[in-house]
Amino acid sequence: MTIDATARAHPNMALVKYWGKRDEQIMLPSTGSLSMTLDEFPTTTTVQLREDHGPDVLELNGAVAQGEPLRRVTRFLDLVRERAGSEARAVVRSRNEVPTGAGLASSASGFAALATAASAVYELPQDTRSLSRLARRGSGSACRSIIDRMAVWHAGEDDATSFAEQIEAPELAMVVVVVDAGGKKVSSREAMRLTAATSPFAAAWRASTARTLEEMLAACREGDVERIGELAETNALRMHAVIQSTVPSVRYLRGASVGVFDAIEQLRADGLQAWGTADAGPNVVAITRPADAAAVADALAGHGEVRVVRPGPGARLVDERVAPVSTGEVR
Ligand code: 2P0
Repeated sequence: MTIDATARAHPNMALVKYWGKRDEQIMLPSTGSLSMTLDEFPTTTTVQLREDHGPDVLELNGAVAQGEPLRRVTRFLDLVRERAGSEARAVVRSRNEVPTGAGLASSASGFAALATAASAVYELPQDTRSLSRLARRGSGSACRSIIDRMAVWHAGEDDATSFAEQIEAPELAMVVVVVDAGGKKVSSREAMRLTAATSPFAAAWRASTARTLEEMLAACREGDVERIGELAETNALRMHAVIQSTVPSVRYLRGASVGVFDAIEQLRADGLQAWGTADAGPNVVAITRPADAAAVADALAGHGEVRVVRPGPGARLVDERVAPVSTGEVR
């Protein structure tokens, strides 16, 4: 009998953003979205069943975690146990390799790795679609981190039809520009609620994103990098516009972030093709062709720490284990 399993997953960066839920209970998004799974910053998670009937335990980056992170993992494992017909509690050991303060969210890689490892130990279905549906319940964007390279998340009509799957797309690279390593004051989940409740532009955002997704899928099929970049930049700026239009206003972009969008526009005017995007935080990511990535990184280095990332693997089981806190160093 398997009593522990370990999985590794990477964050993803959306080219068409998920911003809003149709059903928060089962995590149905109000529109579909599309992303690139990154080849850097993995989360590795070991799930070990407890034999002593103690409570769920979460060890995160070498320290025992309590409070909301533990509650969120326990709620997720409760869903897993319900489906598996099991009452076994677990020790979850998780390690993120995001450099300190890189500003990249780890909930997508975290719940993708947890869904994959938990499905193995609790003996739930482990096909890609089942894992994507399950990861979605932990954090919406996690359903995309199950998938290799490029993923579309179908909004779906119900739990069974809301999942991510791989799409063909041209080779891309991204340059992550860390302008501010601080945490955010308002979580994505909270700001999504605020957007739905208070923004006069929420319906327009949903309608435009649904159209953009169709156009993005066509641009990916056609291998049209320029169109992909243009659509992604517009979609990201529209997302930030709708977020800023909430009451009270939430502003994730800082002056320095806007400066990076300006610099990217200037690069294009100078003949180097790159397009900006940004998630629910101040850091900006330039989308470009692999051949141009080093030049874009050089050009943007004055705005913050830069990292070039490429398409990466979806979540998968690995042989190593994340070591327990008590043994000292967490590998
Ligand atoms: C995305 N973001 O598509 C968008 C763009 C942030 C900005 O998905 O409430 O952590 O757990 O489903 O997935 C971040 O939100 O939110 C996100 P929940 P999640 O990547």
